[in-house]
Amino acid sequence: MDIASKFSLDGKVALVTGASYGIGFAIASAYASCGATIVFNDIKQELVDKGIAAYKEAGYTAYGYVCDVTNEDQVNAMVAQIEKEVGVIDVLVNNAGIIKRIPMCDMTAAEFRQVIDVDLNAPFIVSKAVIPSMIKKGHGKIINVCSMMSELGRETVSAYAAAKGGLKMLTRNICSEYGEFNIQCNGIGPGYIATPQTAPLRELQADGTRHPFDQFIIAKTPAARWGEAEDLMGPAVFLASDASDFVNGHILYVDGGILAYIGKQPQ
Ligand code: NAP
Ligand code: GCO
Repeated sequence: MDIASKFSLDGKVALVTGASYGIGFAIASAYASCGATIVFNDIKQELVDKGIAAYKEAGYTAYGYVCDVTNEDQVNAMVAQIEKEVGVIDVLVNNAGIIKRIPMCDMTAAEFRQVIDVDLNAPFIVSKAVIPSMIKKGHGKIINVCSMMSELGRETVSAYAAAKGGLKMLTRNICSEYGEFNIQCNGIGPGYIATPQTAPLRELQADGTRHPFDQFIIAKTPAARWGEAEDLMGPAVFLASDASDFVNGHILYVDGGILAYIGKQPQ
């Protein structure tokens, strides 16, 4: 049996939300390199344009759409436009996400709701928009970008952890409800990855030393390094490919071992 061909994405249409840069860009690029036609969205046209240029520079043709993933009308219109202009979506990666690092008692309900809206409500909205066509087509892959905070809490990220914990269970529920239609819904759980979202946690201090949180993550990670978006490419291709057709409801953590490790003893 030619196992390698099971990892091919030839002929697949993959939508990665919020993929002008960061983790989404890396995942979409990996899919393109494995033969998929890649589609992405962002809130602003200028970011979509920048994204298309970045994919082109990387050697890939990408279709970009302006869409706020929290807006159901915009999402439904975008999916209909994609199906008309590109094709039925075979693979959906719910990647778009935000974080607000605010102590819970200082966070307003509006700020909490905003994070839940992007990180949890939006994956529900976009998944609901693509599932009917996946059922008609007889297959589909939905990959939700979860987090260490799908399993762990930490100070100042109450909304984000609640959302990512909910996203883990939404993943399991889509698996439960649509597995019989040959739709596999799994999560990918990045560890601490060096992207714009975590840049504040890695800023050098005034004296040139590493940010305390940066040092903390190095001590908490067996790999003793931050992840790179590229570290997610292989796992994301696996979850999007035929190679994972009997993997469903699983959260694949790509964290260098953080979840397995108590942390290095302070010297
Ligand atoms: P990022 O650099 O901040 O990129 C987030 C992307 O989502 C941006 O393109 C952003 O577009 C887009 N976005 C935000 N709100 C949106 C909305 N309402 N509609 C459409 N697009 C929207 O983040 P990242 O580090 O690449 O993270 C990507 C995903 O991985 C997120 O779900 C994050 O929670 C998750 N994650 C990240 C890490 C990490 O360590 N970096 C670890 C685990 C999980 P704009 O620029 O227009 O806002
Ligand atoms: C934080 C970080 C994390 C990472 C990621 C870890 O402030 O703790 O932003 O939340 O983004 O989600 O998996």
